[in-house]
Amino acid sequence: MVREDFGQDFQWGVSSAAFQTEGAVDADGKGSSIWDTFTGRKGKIKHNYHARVANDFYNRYQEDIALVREMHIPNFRFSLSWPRVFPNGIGPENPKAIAYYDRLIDYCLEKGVTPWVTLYHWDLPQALQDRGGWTNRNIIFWLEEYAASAAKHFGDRVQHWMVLNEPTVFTGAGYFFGVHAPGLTGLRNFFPAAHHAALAMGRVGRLLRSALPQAQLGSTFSCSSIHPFSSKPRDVRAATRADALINRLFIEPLLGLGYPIADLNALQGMEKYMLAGDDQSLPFDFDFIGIQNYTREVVKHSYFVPYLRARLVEAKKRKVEAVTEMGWEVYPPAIYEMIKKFSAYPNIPKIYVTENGAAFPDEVREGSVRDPLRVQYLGSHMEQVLRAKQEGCNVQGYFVWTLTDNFEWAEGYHPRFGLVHVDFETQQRIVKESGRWYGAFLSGQ
Ligand code: IFM
Repeated sequence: MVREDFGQDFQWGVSSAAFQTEGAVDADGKGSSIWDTFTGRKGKIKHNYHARVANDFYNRYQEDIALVREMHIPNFRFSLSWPRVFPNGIGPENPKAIAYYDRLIDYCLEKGVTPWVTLYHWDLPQALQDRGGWTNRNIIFWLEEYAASAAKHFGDRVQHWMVLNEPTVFTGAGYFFGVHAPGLTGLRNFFPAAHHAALAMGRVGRLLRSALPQAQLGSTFSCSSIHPFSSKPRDVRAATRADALINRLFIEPLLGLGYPIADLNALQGMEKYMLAGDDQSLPFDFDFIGIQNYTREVVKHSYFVPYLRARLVEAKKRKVEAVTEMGWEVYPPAIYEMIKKFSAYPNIPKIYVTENGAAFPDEVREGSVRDPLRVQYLGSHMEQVLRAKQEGCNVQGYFVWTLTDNFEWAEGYHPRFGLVHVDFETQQRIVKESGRWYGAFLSGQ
């Protein structure tokens, strides 16, 4: 497999996110986010880690963009911190934050790296959470105001925009299971949060299209291919329900197909939060969708899981060849299956894989990091992307998660996903073997 196999126009990149990397949580007038609050709550994050410094990307962005360049990676996807730009969520902008993102974008361009911007990668301003956050329908107006400001300031230089990162994860983990910020639980939080997130994609998509008619607009979706534990009909039905929740909940309303209620009756509860006209405002014709895949899930029927009546059978309880440090099975065909699944929707726009990667227990030895498992993981997943492309799927890009080891949410700093190792004591960076391998692949050497 060589770069040319994917074609000249195929977009190669690496992804990251503000809260996971920037640190500088109260520098230059930044407001507080729900993740600042959540990381301050005892027991919420492994080892009670916080992200007050993280990778210090706020101060070290030049060094990190230089590494992107050194690895011959043409595209860098990052997110803006909403509470940095709007310390109170809405109201006056923070000029120092605008100046910071101006510098970052300019530096990318100066280095020949194309910036791709995600508006919302989970760090909601705490001031807005105090008013209900995603459960408050006004979030759509708040997000529009923030998006309009970002478009006004950065739209002259940023051509690729993503509205939300993984709505299933931030509404599920943050508003149902309570394991991510803001730590809320139950369907009474999840349903309104999910419906408002689904509406926000279309509303902000329309706003950006009118503000930036030339830009490429998208939103990103987490997905895992779902396999039934056995061929027993009840396991097969459980897998269908899990698929409706994990893979279909946000993409289908966006494509005008409505929520997948027929395959997961519990989703009827969403209707309570739908107002007249919502059916018409959910769909939007994005220029691309970002799919983010790491593994597959094996699903079994369970009477003990309310609503879903299905449970995931953990990889460690199955006979699997390999797992990552997140406990996720290494299963490269999953990414192929997901590209095929999304490609089968009518009117699907072009697909970019906006995240794929793996955490392994890397070690620094004599100043370098050998990570053959990550090289193997990335290579085998890229082969599956190529397979889908060769079978006619309109997949036009691949972004590795992630540039540098960083703050992995509730897991803290131990799962290391980066192409670049970070010593969090000294902030020293070392390009891993996988980073050099990706660079060699991209440069054709
Ligand atoms: O680190 C996360 C990222 O923020 C969203 N997608 C999955 C990654 C790995 O868990």
